[in-house]
Amino acid sequence: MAEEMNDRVDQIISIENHIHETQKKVPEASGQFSGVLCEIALAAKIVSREVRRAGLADILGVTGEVNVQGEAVKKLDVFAQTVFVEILKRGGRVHAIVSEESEEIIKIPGFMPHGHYLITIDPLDGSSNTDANIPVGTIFGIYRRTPGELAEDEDLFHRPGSEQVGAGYVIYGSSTVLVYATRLGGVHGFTLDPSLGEFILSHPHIRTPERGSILSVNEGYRPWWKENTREYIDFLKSEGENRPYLCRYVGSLVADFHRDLVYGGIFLYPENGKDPDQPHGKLRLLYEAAPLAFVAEEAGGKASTGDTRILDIVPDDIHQRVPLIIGSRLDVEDYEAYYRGER
Ligand code: AHM
Ligand code: MG
Repeated sequence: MAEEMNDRVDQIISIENHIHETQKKVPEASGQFSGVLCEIALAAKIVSREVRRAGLADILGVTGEVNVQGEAVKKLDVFAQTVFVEILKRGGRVHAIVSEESEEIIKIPGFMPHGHYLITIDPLDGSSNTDANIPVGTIFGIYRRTPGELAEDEDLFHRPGSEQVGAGYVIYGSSTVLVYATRLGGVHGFTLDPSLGEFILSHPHIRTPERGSILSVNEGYRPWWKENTREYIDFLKSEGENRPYLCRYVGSLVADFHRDLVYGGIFLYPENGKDPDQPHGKLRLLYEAAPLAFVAEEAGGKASTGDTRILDIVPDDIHQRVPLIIGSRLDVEDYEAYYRGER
């Protein structure tokens, strides 16, 4: 029995161990990037604790403020924003942060130590779901500013998602899971053991199936979709080889994305004509689409607007919205073929 226990203990890999082991694959690494990931993991634990006891702590409900997207801000959004931003600011490894909750780029004050990293973050995505106990999440992307780079502050984030050096998300669901991806290290998931207060490796080397069987889309926008999008969705719902697809839509991006990543499938938030202010759909490039596109590609999947690879888009605006079609490679390629009118 004792031997069995020891065997299992040998297999426990904490996120900190994993990050430091991954760092060894990059001999020139200074440890700054590993430090940023560890800070994100720490912030995620704090947010997870608060999300878990949200109902009890009377923290739910709107603050009365409106964020830069014109949406009501939930108290948990504010809490998550503060935790992530303060921890990253104080670590001394970050130069600037773009967050869904801040209209402007968040710069590290001159009196604080600065690093080379640029962070994009949605501190608590899907937060309109918290009152119904539906999973919410954090999405993050990490870029490295070349030392000596002269980009003006407003140009700092005008870079394509392909320049990310790492990205990931945290899902506060039936358990809290943190998934991170790096170019050399692949994609790995860690489940928070609340009794240990540690993220433990639970999903090593995530690869998404080449083709899935799950369709995730909000069909309420069907009347406003392009005809090609309607035809593609009808195709997936019709009978045929590997069809009809199962329809699954939580309405919380990390939950929908994580399920499709693990099981295989396609998530779509295409452009729709319903809201003239949002001709490209609802999702934001820098802190929703690009980080998840990085994770998807590193896991063998794909992410596209229909005609453009998400990771190739250089934003004009830090809060820019893009259509997002993401998931199993062959499914996204089928959508692109419909989009071009080839099917
Ligand atoms: P948020 O950033 O305001 O939380 O909105 C983003 C969320 C995503 O989690 C989800 O994929 C999407 O909104 C759902 O939108 P809709 O209700 O239009 O389907
Ligand atoms: Mg969001």
